[in-house]
Amino acid sequence: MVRWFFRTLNQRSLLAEDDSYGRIPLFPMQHLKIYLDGQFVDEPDAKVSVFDHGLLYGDGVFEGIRFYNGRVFLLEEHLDRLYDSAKAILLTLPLERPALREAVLETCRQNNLRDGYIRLVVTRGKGDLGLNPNKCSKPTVFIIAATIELYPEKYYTEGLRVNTVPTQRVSPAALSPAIKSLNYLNNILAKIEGNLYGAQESIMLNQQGFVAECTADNLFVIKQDKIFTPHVSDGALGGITRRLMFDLAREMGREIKETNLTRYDLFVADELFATGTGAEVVPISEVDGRKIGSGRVGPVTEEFIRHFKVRTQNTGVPIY
Ligand code: PXG
Repeated sequence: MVRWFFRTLNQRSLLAEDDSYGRIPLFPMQHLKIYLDGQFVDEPDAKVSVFDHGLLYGDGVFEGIRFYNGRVFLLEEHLDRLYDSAKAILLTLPLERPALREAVLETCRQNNLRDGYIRLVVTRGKGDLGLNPNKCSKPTVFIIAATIELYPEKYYTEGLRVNTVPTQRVSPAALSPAIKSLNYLNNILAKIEGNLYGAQESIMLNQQGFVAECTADNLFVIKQDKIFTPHVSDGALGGITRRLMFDLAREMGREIKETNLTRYDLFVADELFATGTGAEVVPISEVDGRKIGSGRVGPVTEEFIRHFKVRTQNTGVPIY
């Protein structure tokens, strides 16, 4: 997921300026305008210090947010989680919530976008080479709003092939997996392991061997018309899209049960799908070489996708 995001940015800047392949851009493209510590700067000038502890230690928090049809989707929920993550790591944001909300909306406006993806990042800020955050006087805040290229469309009709992988979800005794911090190395290793199997996404287990989630998505299981998802206490991130599924289920006259799930439960599921801001609602058709259900998108998953699309088009905080 992180890969598609940066690929999109790279493609943009390649076309826009220093084309190292010597090609002349077909048409001049504008640089993205990035919010950086209270200013809007062109993408090539959006730079943070090599002494920033976000870079040196992954000391910081972030959110990935979508906007659809000129409205930022579930913005308040994302801001809630950002402030909670920051509080958990004793990081005080340099902006009050209304100012941060406005900065997010203004970043979309500055880039003339109606549909896309926002990356909102707050780092501990510039410090010295020691890890003590007391040396960091001011957190760095940046916001990127860009268009995105998702999983290819075919995965939404055919489903993803996924693998469970050896790298586990981090234990809450070490670092709460509820914190959306800049430390994604265990998820990245899990992603790489899945890639080695040729899978499009990886499923991570917790230390007890229960299913936690994918590397950037939550997981849902449908068995005999009942819907299950791992508890947050099993290592699942409290996903904003995950929470929306509970709402949509109610709207559909269904119920989602939080429970411990094992790999076996995945193998014998009738349907599986993953949810995330980037991935939206994406069906899973194969786990560890076991075909899920019919191998095609199931009816309950389809129903969630339909309701999700309606919600994204009709709700959110207006940008313009
Ligand atoms: N689990 C983890 C570990 C995540 O990082 C989700 C679940 C889904 O949560 P939301 O709130 O998005 O429904 C995430 C999402 C991306 C991207 O580019 C997303 C995440 C992290 C890194 C990249 O989509 N977080």
